[in-house]
Amino acid sequence: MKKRLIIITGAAIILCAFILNHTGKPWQGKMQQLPGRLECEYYDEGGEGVAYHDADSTNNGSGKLNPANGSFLNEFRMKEGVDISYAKTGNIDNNPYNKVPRDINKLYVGWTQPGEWINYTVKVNKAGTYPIGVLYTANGNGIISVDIDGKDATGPLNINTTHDDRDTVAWRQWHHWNSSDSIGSITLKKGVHVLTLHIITNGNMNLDFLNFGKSLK
Ligand SMILES: [Ca+2]
Ligand SMILES: [Ca+2]
Repeated sequence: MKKRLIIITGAAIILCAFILNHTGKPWQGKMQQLPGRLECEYYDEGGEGVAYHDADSTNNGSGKLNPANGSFLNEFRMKEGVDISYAKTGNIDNNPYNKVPRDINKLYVGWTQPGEWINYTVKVNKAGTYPIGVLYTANGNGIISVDIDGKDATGPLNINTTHDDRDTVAWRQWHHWNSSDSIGSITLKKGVHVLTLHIITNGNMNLDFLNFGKSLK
């Protein structure tokens, strides 16, 4: 009986150690480095419930809005639930209602909905408290937040709407790009950590990247 108890206790300790030390699997083994830019589309591998939670299992961008045609941009992670598209020419993402200049052919996470989350296993090279910037569109005010290793590290971060009544093309309300150098701040410890991006309120956001630290602009 005593032996069994020792085995069970031992197993519990190993399990706890595993959970406490658990980090995810960076996309293609390329761990993103902070401070710096966190590209939203390079989230961890592992699928629904492990690397992310998405409202539907379809990728509404890659392979759908952007039909499978053998190209990297159209087929980027198209079998995964996180919804991904890329900035396009033709007065789509390079429209006159942008608040900041927009690079074309850059991937972003879109079709965001409250309750969705995405994990990134990152390497922090220098500990510190950093401002969080973002390149985004938002058809209505929204809120996101960031966890580090499963604990809220930012509180609610407000994303200001980029809706513009002057634009009469309805679908383009999702394509007015803006950026902020500081929607909040975060304290990061050196080492490997799992960062979780949460969509708190309002879907309708397209998130290209988060920037941790001083903007490179
Ligand atoms: Ca989806
Ligand atoms: Ca989604």
